[in-house]
Amino acid sequence: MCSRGRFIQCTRVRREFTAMSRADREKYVRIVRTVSTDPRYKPEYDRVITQHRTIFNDGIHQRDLFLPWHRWYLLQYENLLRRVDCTVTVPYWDWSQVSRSPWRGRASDLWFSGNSGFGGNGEKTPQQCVTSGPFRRGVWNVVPSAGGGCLRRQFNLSDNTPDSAAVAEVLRIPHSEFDSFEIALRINLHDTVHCLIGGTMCSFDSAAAPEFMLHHGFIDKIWADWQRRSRNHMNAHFPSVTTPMPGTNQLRTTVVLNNLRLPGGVRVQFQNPPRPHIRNRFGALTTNSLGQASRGKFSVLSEKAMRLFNVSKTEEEKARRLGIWLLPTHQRAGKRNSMDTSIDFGFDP
Ligand SMILES: [Cu+2]
Repeated sequence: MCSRGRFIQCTRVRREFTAMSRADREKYVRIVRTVSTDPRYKPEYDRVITQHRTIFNDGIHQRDLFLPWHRWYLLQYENLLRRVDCTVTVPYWDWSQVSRSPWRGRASDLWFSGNSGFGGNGEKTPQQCVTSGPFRRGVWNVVPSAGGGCLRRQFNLSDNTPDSAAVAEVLRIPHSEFDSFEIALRINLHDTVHCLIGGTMCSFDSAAAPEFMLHHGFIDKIWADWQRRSRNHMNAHFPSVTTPMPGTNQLRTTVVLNNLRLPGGVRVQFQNPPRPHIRNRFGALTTNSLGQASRGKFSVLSEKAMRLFNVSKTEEEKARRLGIWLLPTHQRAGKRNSMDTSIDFGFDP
C-alpha cells in the first residue's frame, strides 16, 4: 500500500511457478543459479542448505516442529535470494493441479529444460544425474555437504502426485483434529511427493535440490490456507510447544504462526493460481471441482519416504488410514477391505 508517498505494509507475494510469466520464471531460476554459484553468496547458500541435512533428525520432520521450522527455513532462503534481487519471492509448485501428468516438461511446466524451467528427469543409471535444464550435470552441482556432484532425480513415472480434491479434503479437516491435519499434510502429502520426485529430493540432502523450496512453498501454502479458516485453526496445537526451534537462535514456533507477522516484520501471502479448467465426462469445460469419476490414480503414501523421514509406527498407522480416506472412492474400495479397520475420524470419513 502507498501512504503519503511511501510504501507501507509491504507483502511478499508468493506465486505458483507454472502460472508465472516466462520472464519471471527465468528470473527466478537465474537468481537461484547466482546464489548457488557466485562467490559473493555461495558460502551463505552452502550454510543454509547444509543446515537442513545437519539437523534432519533433530525433530524438524516430526509433528511439533515440521510446519513451523520449514516456514522459518523458507524465509531464510528467500532472504538470501533477495540479497541478489530485492523483489524476488520463493514460488510454490502446486503439484495437485498436474496430478494427471506431474512429470511433463512442456514450456510452462516446472520440469521444462529451457532457462525458465528446472530441467527434467535424471538418467536411468545408478547416478541418476539430471542432464537437462539450468541445473544439469556439468553446469551445476549440489552443495559440498551433499557430495558436490550432480543433482539427482528419479521420477516415479508410473505414479502421480495427489490431486486437488485430496488437497481440498485435507483443508476441510477441522481444527479440533489438528493431529490428523498435520499427519495428512506432512506424511501423506509432503513425504510422499519428496520420494515421487526421487533422487536428491528423496534423501537427507533434499534441500540441495532447487525444487525443494517450491515443494515446501506449496506445503506452507496449504498450512496457511487452513490457518486462515478461523482463529482456532490459526492457533491449533503450537502455542503448547515451547521448545525453541533447532538452528534458529532460540526462536519459538509461535513466532512463525502467522505468515502476516513473521520475524523481521515480513508479511507473506500466497497468490492462488487461476483455477484450471478440465473437461468433464461429457466433454464440457468446467472449473476444476473434480467429480469422483474424473479423478485419476495417484499416491498418498510412500514406504520409502516413511523410512527416510523416520515415521513412527503409531503415525504410520494413522497415515495409512488417512491415505485411504484421501483416495477417490473407486480406488478406496479394495484397500479398505484388505484392512479390517473402519475409517472414522469423526469428520466425514
Ligand atoms: Cu525438511
